[in-house]
Amino acid sequence: MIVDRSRLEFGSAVKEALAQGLPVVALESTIITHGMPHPDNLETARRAEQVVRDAGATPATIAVIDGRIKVGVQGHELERLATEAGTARKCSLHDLALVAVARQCGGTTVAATLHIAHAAGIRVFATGGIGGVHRGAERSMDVSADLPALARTPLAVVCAGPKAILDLGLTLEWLETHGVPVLGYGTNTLPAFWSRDSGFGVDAEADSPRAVARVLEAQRALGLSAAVLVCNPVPEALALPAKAVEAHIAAALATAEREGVTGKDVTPFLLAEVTRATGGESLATNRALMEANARLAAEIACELAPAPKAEA
Ligand code: PSU
Ligand code: MN
Repeated sequence: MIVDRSRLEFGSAVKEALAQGLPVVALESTIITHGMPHPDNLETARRAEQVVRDAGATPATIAVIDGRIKVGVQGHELERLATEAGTARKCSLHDLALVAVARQCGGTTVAATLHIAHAAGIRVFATGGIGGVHRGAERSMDVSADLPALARTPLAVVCAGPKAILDLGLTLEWLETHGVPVLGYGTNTLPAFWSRDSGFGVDAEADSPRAVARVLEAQRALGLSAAVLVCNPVPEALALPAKAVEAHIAAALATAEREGVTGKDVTPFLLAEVTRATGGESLATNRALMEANARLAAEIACELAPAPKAEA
């Protein structure tokens, strides 16, 4: 992949950190524009950035602002994304060039963020939950662009599991086919975003940031181009019981079907329906897991980065 780097605009802290070989964590922005209501979206985005800094890494929130691809939003850009969420475009890979040409604002999905982060030389990325194979995909063919992006982009991607609205079994099959190792962080079962256990297994358990870093290094040394998917169960205190969540998801899917929701609107619609059905409880869970994932991603980045260059 050759990317014309003049198309990327680096935030000053990110530029500095990358130049010095210091740890950097990429953060996505669809969670800001389409994943949460205001002001939770802004608070969560700010908190994720702060948690990364507190753990000793530099956050790079990736987004498109007036058509410019930002690697590390700064100044008022985060506020703009959070408050202009209604007009900002959900920006997956098929939107990226279009948003750039139309000089629009966009929140980048896992797929688009992975592409840009890799081009920028970033090796670790944190998100809430990845997209995957939707339930009923054998008819709709709705498979998130996040999956093929994971298959070809060699970053460590920290999430709380694929979003529970998906078909988790098919999502795991897809990841296996395309060579993406799935690690459970401190667990041998796959977490399911709002809940800690989906009942499905993972490929291996990792119990420290160092252990994850070792897998990423081995993946690279062996010439494997896929990401390493690190699934970090949501903190216990804010986890929702899987059974209750499942009932809300079933109702949300039925509503989506009835209202004819399709394409890129499906994921934001289902997330909003679950938030409504839980009276905001799932939003608190989403915030907590995003924060935990940002922290773990920073810890992994610190294990990977070479020590800063000594002064000459
Ligand atoms: N996780 C959240 N909220 C979100 C998303 C993830 O808590 O909005 C976004 C991510 O950016 C993910 C995208 O990449 O949803 C997947 O959308 P789709 O299924 O349309 O590819
Ligand atoms: Mn889709």
